[in-house]
Amino acid sequence: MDLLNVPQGTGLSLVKRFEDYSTWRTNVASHIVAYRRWLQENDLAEAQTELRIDRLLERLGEDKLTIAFVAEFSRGKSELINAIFFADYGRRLLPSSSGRTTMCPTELQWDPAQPPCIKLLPIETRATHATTSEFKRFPDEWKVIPLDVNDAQSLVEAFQEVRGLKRVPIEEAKHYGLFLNPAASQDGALAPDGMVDIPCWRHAVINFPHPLLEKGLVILDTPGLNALGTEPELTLNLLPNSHAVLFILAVETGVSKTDAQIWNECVATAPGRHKGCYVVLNKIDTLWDGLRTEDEIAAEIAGQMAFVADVLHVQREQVLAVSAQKGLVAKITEDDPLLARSRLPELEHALSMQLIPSKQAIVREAIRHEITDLLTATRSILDTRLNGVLEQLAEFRGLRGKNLDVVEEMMRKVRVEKEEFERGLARFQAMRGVFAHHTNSLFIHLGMDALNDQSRRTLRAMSRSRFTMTLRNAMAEYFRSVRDKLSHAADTIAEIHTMMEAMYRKFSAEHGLRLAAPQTFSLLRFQKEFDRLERSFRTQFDTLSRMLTNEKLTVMQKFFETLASQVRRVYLYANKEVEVWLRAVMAPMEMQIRERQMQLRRRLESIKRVHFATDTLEDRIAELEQVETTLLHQLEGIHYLAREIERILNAEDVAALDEAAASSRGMAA
Ligand SMILES: Nc1nc2c(ncn2[C@@H]2O[C@H](COP(=O)(O)OP(=O)(O)OP(=O)(O)O)[C@@H](O)[C@H]2O)c(=O)[nH]1
Ligand SMILES: [Mg+2]
Repeated sequence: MDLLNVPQGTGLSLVKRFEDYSTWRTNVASHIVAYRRWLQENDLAEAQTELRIDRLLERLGEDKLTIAFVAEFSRGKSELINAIFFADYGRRLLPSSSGRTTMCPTELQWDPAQPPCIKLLPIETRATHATTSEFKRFPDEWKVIPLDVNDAQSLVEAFQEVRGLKRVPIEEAKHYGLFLNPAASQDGALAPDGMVDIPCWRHAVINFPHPLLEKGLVILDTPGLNALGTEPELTLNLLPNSHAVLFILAVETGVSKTDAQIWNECVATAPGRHKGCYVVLNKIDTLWDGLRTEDEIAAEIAGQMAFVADVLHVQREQVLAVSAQKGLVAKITEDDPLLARSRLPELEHALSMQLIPSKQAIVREAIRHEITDLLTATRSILDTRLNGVLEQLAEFRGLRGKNLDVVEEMMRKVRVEKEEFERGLARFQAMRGVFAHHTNSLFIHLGMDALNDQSRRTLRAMSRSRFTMTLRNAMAEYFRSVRDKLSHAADTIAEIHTMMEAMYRKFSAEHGLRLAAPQTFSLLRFQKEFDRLERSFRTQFDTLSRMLTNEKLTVMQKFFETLASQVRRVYLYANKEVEVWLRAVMAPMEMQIRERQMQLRRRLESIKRVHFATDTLEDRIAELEQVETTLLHQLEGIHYLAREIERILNAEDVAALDEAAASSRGMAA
């Protein structure tokens, strides 16, 4: 089978839904490209505008949807991934077997800049201070296994690589921050000779051109408890940043002690996590014993689901029951009754109906916010131009049959207006100075250097302290300082906005500029992200401080390093967004001022020409009428573009409503 042209799952609502979403994104992007082309064709493209459009397109292109699968070992994570996403390959793609299979966090994704391959980060890197995200920037630290995507067997073999284990002395394992809690290693990995089996790899990235991955889906498969508890990258970054987390339990094991521990430490701690979080009760086929009736089985499943919802404190609707294995078999053998019995379609439906529309809504709002601002700026430039032309036309038409005195008087008037405007310009320059000053202090608050210094200081304080109390104080100091910086930055942003608003108003009133209110900007989402990091770090910290081993300090430091690198990521993103916003508040004003300046100059020149040769008056009028027609045409163009963009932004809503209506009809029937 040609694996690059996998038949698209028919009627699979999640797959289908995701494809629709991806088509929608492509459509939105092509409309934005059309807008940029239109600006260029109409000589309206400004460097600042183009930068903003590029950033918008970049954001649309980078848009990823991450679904994470979390559970204790052997609950069926890998099997469920196979069943939902890879059944089209006609076989079990990800290794799934009894006992521990997935040994390290594994990301399945597609980055076209790289060849199909499996990248493995050696476990030894845990002895360094760098986090997995940081290692992603250093490709030579990873072992790369090329993938032959046209050979399913070789794919399966390559995927086996991720399972690698090796036997090392327990001291070495501890050095990597593994096996700190012997109580948790109840799977018998500790051999009598004091050796232990540890995973060969710390993290795996599978770069694979599957149709869904090509469209921006990222799947995160995770190993069971031991690795979960000790890889801070998972709990602080990968899981909280996933759009959905599927927590998997198995019917025959219920909610075991370790299941509950994983749930509490990795899933439930992330605030707001409950939205995209599903509990999947897997292996319902183990109840199909051929002795009980369908009704009895259904009642047993329903009872277990209610129990799970109770124990984990989640809504009843968040719990779904499936048989991943039978779902996979049913898809491969095209056995529809078995597929229905596996209840896999219900899980996919729930995922697709909640996950994708809410993701789309966020993207839609962000795009609409930015594009509306850009369109408004373009429209007001055209309005300013049209206004100027109409004013001049009125003036010139009024000159018909008038003598030179009138022309001179008019020239005087325009000169006065120009001088006034130039005085306003001086004020604008002074304001630019203040703006630059504010911008500087904003970037000092958000500066990466100060942040890095702060985390280095904290790490030093941590390594000196032997007591949980001192450690706690060092951490508290770090959080306080970052929070202060963010709140100072937020104050400065508010000041800049107030100042710009006053300037916008003044220039609109006194110099007839057409400026809508300046775009607003808030650091709130970055502050919230930081709050989340702090909360989940504190939970980890508390769990770790209860541990009695000496190595807990090493692990705490690791957690802190990961936290610091996540805070850096938040800062970097905030910096980028602040830059875009600063451009967005300044650019329209600069554009309008330039426009106004040009207009006044042209007007004065035209009048001068008419003054020297009155017979050119009709030519001037004809010229202006020509410009008026072009401008009206352009305004119509921008109106049409704006309507089209709005239509495409809303397009998918209609489909969602249709589907929702259809499914509720189906349920009622
Ligand atoms: N009966 C039954 N067995 C299943 C089902 N899903 C998975 N299994 C079996 O359970 C075992 C573990 O499945 P995996 O997919 O490897 O589980 P995992 O959660 O990925 O486990 P680790 O990778 O070790 O963390 C395998 O032998 C599967 O065949 C199911 O729905 N029904
Ligand atoms: Mg697995």
